[in-house]
Amino acid sequence: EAENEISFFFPKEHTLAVIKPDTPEEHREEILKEIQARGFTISQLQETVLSREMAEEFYKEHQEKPFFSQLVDYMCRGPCTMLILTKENAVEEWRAMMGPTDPSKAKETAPESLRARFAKDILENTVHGSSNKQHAQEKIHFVFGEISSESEVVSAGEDEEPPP
Ligand code: IDP
Repeated sequence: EAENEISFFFPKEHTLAVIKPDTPEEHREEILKEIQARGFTISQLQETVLSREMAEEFYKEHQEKPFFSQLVDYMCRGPCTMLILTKENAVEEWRAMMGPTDPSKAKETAPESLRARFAKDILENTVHGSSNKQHAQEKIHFVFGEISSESEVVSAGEDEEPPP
């Protein structure tokens, strides 16, 4: 089948996407619709209220930043919608859909992006997306535990330690 040949050359990739707390329900629904309209498969969807500890672990790369405690406050303020998105080139495509971190920049350079349309400010910027495949895999393991055993999942899969 032609389609199988194509997916051999462009293997599916997973990314972790998060709709952050305090996103109004109508924005959340629009984001979910748009994700599907862009051809992503929503492989998992889970509403999670992060504990402080979990939020600190989730954003541990930023623990030295001046905004770290505000970021942690924000992330555990209410339920997060945690998603595994699956598509060829998912990591990069979801980052493009989100737009730049700062919505004022997003409005200039990527007015169609989710952050340009929905983010309040550089902190409360509505969505998260893994920045590379390694991070995607780590955060997926962290949030969901080990994802399905399908062999086409993120290429770093084989040597990865199982989740705790
Ligand atoms: P990203 O989410 O676009 O990858 P990162 O630099 O990884 O951006 O930052 C993680 C999150 O930390 C951002 O999404 C945003 O919520 C918050 N953040 C980043 N930079 C700032 C800042 O300068 N002030 C306040 N919050 C920030």
